[in-house]
Amino acid sequence: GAEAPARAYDAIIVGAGFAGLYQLHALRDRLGLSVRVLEAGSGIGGTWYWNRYPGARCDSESYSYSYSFSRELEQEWSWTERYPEPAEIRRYLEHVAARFDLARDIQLETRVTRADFDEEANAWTVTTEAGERFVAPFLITAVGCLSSANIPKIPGLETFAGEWYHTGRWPHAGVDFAGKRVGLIGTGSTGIQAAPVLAAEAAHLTVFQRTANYSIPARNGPITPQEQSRIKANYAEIRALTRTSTNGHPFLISERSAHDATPEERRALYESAWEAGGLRFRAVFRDLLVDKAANDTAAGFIRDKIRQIVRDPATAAALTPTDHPFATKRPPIDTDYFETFNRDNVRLVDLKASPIEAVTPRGVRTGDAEYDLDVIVFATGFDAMTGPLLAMDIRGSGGRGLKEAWAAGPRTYLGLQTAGFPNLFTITGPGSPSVLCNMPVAIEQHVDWITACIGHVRGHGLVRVEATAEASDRWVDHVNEAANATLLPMANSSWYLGANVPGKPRVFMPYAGGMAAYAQICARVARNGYEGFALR
Ligand code: NA7
Repeated sequence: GAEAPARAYDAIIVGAGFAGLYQLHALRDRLGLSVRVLEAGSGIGGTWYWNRYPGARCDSESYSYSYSFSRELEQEWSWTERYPEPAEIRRYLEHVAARFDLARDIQLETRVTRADFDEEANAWTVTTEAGERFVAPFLITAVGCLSSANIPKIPGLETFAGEWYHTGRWPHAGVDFAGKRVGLIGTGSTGIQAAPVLAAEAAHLTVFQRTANYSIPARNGPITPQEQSRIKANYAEIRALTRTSTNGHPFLISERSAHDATPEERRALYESAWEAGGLRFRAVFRDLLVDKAANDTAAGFIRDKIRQIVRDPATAAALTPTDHPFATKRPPIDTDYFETFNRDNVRLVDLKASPIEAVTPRGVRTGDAEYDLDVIVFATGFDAMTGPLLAMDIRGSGGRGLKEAWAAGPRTYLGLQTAGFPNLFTITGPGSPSVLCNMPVAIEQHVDWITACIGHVRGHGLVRVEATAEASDRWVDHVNEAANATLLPMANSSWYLGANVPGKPRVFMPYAGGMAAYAQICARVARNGYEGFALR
């Protein structure tokens, strides 16, 4: 049949999480553009819309995991806990959407399946699963980095008689674990958050661990009225700090080397960071992520903690990470994770000793045993960074697909654009520091930069902005250099490297040079007339 005519806008945004909402506000209310946001979910919130698994929390501290663009918004919103739950973050984003009148330009339950660039018109045609079409000169993806669920292809899963779930697509009605035997596969940030809650709710929990992980106590708790007033009185300072810090968090990494402290001093500093809790632990010394011997001191401290907490020595040994330095995989933070293995109804299965071979109607079978289960929870992570972008069939100049352009791994300029894909901007794209950063800080920087760039193009009567191949090549080299200056590439099973998805090219995807340094580079590029971009 005849295709419905495409609806025309100045810009199309894919995704209505933190990034999409702010990008809509910036383009519509600052530049005066007509904008349509297309969102697959039936609500806004992105990550926080999908990830509703038991124990889900944000690992950034709530007040810093928020927008900084509106003084009024900062003052009127009060976070209730140090680390917010998905429901609280959704309430926050709903509040933002209402306050800035965003909902009218957001179309929910609309999954983008394809986007084609038209060379003559200098415009993108975006096609949805339902066959709707939208056309706009600018296309901005706000699809997140951890939104494409990685469900391992374990033989026999379809024969399982019980229920199974992936944490990143959790049923909104919740799951009743009472009286059930639950198997949890995966011990990344998600599995480590979920295990203690599952253990408390279920009759029995079996944790299937492939790689033992370091984890630091989160020390969650309510924000007291005094803290609330202190936070609200100090937002200007807090924001300044998040913008100058390496990782966009409201604390700086110490200037001291681990080698400049005596073993006793080191232990005391680690102990107080362990008590304080959270991601601040990795900020104790400046060289933890660049010097293996320095890292060993932190890793050793955490290993000792695991052995002190976990009563059964064999379980403690299996839980002790040995194959990668501390924080070279995204460091989880937890509430009673290691303590959970002291419960009578919890068992650890070490997959390094005997891997999963199959799912059977009754449960999970490893090389040497079969575990009877009623529910399997996959906390097996995501096809990170590139997954959600490649899930859409994006075709740039000459009909060339992003899949082909990135066949050997993603190649971007600043993480924001890809050569051959004019007028396409990727918020938190591969090659940006976003996933090594407190996400909203990265997102606001990306959105502000993209908005200024689009404003520049339109303001100069231009129609097209495109990263040059040379600039991308240089950026890819710089991203590699930055990663190789750290210990991060030493974790060979990390999703930063794409190593968690079989067959995915192994390329260190995030920019490890630090958020503050990255923001300066982006600002310089813009000041120099968008150096590295071809403008027409
Ligand atoms: P992660 O960090 O990718 O962790 C996934 C976990 O699942 C990890 O322990 C994996 O082991 C394990 N896994 C993956 N595939 C399998 C198979 N096939 N068999 C057994 N175990 C498997 O994902 P998360 O959801 O925890 O966290 C993602 C990010 O969200 C996190 O970094 C924060 O930024 C927020 P492996 O280590 O690969 O051996």
